[in-house]
Amino acid sequence: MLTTRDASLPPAYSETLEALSVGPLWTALHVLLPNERVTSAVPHRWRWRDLGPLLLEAARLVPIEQAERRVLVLKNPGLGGAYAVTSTLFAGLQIILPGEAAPSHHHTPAALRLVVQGRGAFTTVDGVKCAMEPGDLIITPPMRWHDHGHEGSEPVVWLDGLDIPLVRSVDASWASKMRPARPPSTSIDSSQDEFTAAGLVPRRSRYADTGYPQVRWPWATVRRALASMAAAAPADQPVALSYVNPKTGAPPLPTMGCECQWLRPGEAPRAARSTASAVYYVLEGRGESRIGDALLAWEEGDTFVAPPWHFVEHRNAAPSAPACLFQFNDEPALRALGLWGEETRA
Ligand code: 1HN
Repeated sequence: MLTTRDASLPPAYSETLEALSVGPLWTALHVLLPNERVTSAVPHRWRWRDLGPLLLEAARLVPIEQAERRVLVLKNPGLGGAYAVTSTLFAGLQIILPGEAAPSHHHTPAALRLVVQGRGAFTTVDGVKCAMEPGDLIITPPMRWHDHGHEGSEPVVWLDGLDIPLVRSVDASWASKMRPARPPSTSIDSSQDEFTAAGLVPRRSRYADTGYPQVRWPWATVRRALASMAAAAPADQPVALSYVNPKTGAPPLPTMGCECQWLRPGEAPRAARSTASAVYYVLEGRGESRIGDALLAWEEGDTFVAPPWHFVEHRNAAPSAPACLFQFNDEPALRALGLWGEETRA
């Protein structure tokens, strides 16, 4: 809470203002409009080494029927205990066991999942069955019904990314009641039969026209594309791909963008900062990132967060192997609001 009572005013005057639900701007202006950009969120890394065992334990301790979504939430240490990884974004790790089913619902926040570990699970998005293989990205756009199931034989874990804090900040968060999942209406998703090659779109799609022609980006496809780009790019050219709606080139979701960066051995691209915040997941390799003043070391499976307007500089620390960093961010939301900007360090 902002305390804005002006101590130089007669107390009776201040009391009258307060009684009438009025406040002076002159004591609050510098807080509402600071001269430097501020965020309470801090750079932070969550290690897979720490969280993996805790997820398995959650799977033992908490029945899926009770949890509905068995998620450990990544809480930014600077945000006072809020279920938020930045002021706009939510991140969590979800685990599902063989034979379990997480019922269907839909909600106003947008969601995405990046598969972390295990095979055999699937997410159904509006009847479209999406296989979940490690590294795959699956989106569930606002108000699309989705559920999760598991036909395999090992625990499956994925990273959930949502825009819940942003949606809550405009009082727009809403979810339907859960209902049992219906059998999927397709056995595969459009990344398997209609969007299999860049630059080609189906003349006529067999999938329902929801405005989201592609809801899954298989890691095998993304990795192949990154490797091709890396093989040809000059050493000083960063190797990174944006996930897009293949029919429009727009970000995959209205509020959230996704990218994957390939760092060659020893590579450390120039530091940059933007007004967007981002959550990074280490798909492959090991290295370190300087985020503002914090130096975060990472290895495969770790997740870390960059608050807005913090310089971010990644470094692949391995002598011969590539490193791959996935990120999701709130750039599309900030662009839509006219609030996006970026800067590279001189
Ligand atoms: C949600 O619906 C899912 O559908 C995962 O798997 C995480 C976190 C907060 C609110 C809704 C899911 C979520 C969520």
